[in-house]
Amino acid sequence: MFLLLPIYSLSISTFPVLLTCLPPWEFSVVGSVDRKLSDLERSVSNLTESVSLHLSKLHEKVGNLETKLSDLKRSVLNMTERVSFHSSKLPKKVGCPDGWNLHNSSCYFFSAYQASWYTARDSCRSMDATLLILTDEEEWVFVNIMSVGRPFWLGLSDERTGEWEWVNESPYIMNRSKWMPGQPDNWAGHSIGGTEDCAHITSGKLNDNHCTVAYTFICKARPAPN
Ligand SMILES: *[C@@H]1O[C@H](CO)[C@@H](O)[C@H](O)[C@H]1NC(C)=O
Ligand SMILES: *[C@@H]1O[C@H](CO)[C@@H](O)[C@H](O)[C@H]1NC(C)=O
Ligand SMILES: *[C@@H]1O[C@H](CO)[C@@H](O)[C@H](O)[C@H]1NC(C)=O
Ligand SMILES: *[C@@H]1O[C@H](CO)[C@@H](O)[C@H](O)[C@H]1NC(C)=O
Ligand SMILES: [Ca+2]
Repeated sequence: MFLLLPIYSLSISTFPVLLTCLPPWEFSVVGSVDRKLSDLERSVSNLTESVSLHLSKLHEKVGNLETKLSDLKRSVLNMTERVSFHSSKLPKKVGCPDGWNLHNSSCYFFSAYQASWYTARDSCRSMDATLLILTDEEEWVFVNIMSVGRPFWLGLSDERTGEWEWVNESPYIMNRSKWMPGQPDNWAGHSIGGTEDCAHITSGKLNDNHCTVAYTFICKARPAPN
């Protein structure tokens, strides 16, 4: 019979009456919407929280990475500095003049022309070099190979004192196994007179000969920095 009341006559006080008159399934629908809404709100706020948590963690990580990156940049810079410092102390790349052989950080000149021992000595000097003084076995081996089949004057003579010495006046220590059999013999049969006071090497063996004989010769020089 209340359904017959005109709309305007519905006062606030009539609503509870109205609601209480709603069928029970309507109540459960409103309640579940409410619950769903608050669940949604909770999960949105949970999500917001976890997003902001992740964001702050991300910021932290980015910060750490930036620190590591700048550390890395610094150490690369440091390393670069140290490499260039050390490489400036490395021996310079060396070069020999054209026509000279580079061997174990020295330059060797094997002349194509022949000259007396004296001229050979002076030619080497005029090229800021020395008629060859052999100092170690390794160098002997090199010269043995290079002197195959051809005599070369060395900076070795006994003319000055009667004792074999190098051209820089350092003593030569006799090693007979480096001489040809029966040498040095100081042979005196040369038609020009005199004996044999200068040493040459041929195929790795030494012999004394008259210093005026014309032979090819070997000069040795320090390499020039490029
Ligand atoms: C919020 O999220 C965490 C982990 O993701 C979960 O264990 C927790 O139950 C959630 N809380 C709510 C109210 O959804
Ligand atoms: C560069 O590295 C060396 C050795 O690791 C260290 O002693 C030096 O302090 C560093 N210099 C700079 C400018 O970081
Ligand atoms: C190079 O020469 C040095 C100095 O004369 C010598 O000690 C060294 O054994 C030589 N090394 C080589 C590989 O020729
Ligand atoms: C003498 O020369 C030989 C042959 O080159 C060499 O093997 C030996 O070590 C040398 N001896 C000395 C004491 O230098
Ligand atoms: Ca001789």
